[in-house]
Amino acid sequence: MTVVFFFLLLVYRLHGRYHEMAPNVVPMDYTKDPDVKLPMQLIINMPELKENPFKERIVESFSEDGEGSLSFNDFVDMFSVLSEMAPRELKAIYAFKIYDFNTDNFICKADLEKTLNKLTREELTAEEITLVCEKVIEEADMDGDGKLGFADFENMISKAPDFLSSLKVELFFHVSCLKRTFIKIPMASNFYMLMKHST
Ligand SMILES: [Ca+2]
Ligand SMILES: [Ca+2]
Repeated sequence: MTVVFFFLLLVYRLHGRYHEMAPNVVPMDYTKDPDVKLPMQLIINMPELKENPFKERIVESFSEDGEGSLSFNDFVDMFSVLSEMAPRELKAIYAFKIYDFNTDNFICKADLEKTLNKLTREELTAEEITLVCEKVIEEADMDGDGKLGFADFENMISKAPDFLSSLKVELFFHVSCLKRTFIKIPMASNFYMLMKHST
């Protein structure tokens, strides 16, 4: 019951945040599943994401149309997966997606270099980055194809428990959400999926 309550509260809060980005476009009534999407540009400018070095990749990874626009369902998925409550396996799936910059379902050296550059905010030299990436692949590539499939990746992060913490995003609390007295929300299937994972 607590979990259900938590997620309902989260969805209410998220609707508030989604709505305030485009009040003229986002309706209050979601029971009829309106076909509304907000562009990436609006979403990456949210204070929660603005400073995140992976903001574009995060939003792209949750965008069902793949172009970075997010429906309210996508938006709920995104904040649910990035929340502290999300199960580790689910986080791992999305972390893999986010770090797979060229979306070929593998994390190769070029993907790792981009990731590392962003994580270290370009504090390392190009040579150092190359060296680290080669070392990571050498150690994590279990099937020897020179790149990391999901199994390699999962194995790698199981040895580095802090790895996924770089993908944590807290939803800022907004008083304005409390004033909202009437929001109709859908019982999104994905939202239930997450609840199932958490119970
Ligand atoms: Ca890739
Ligand atoms: Ca491999």
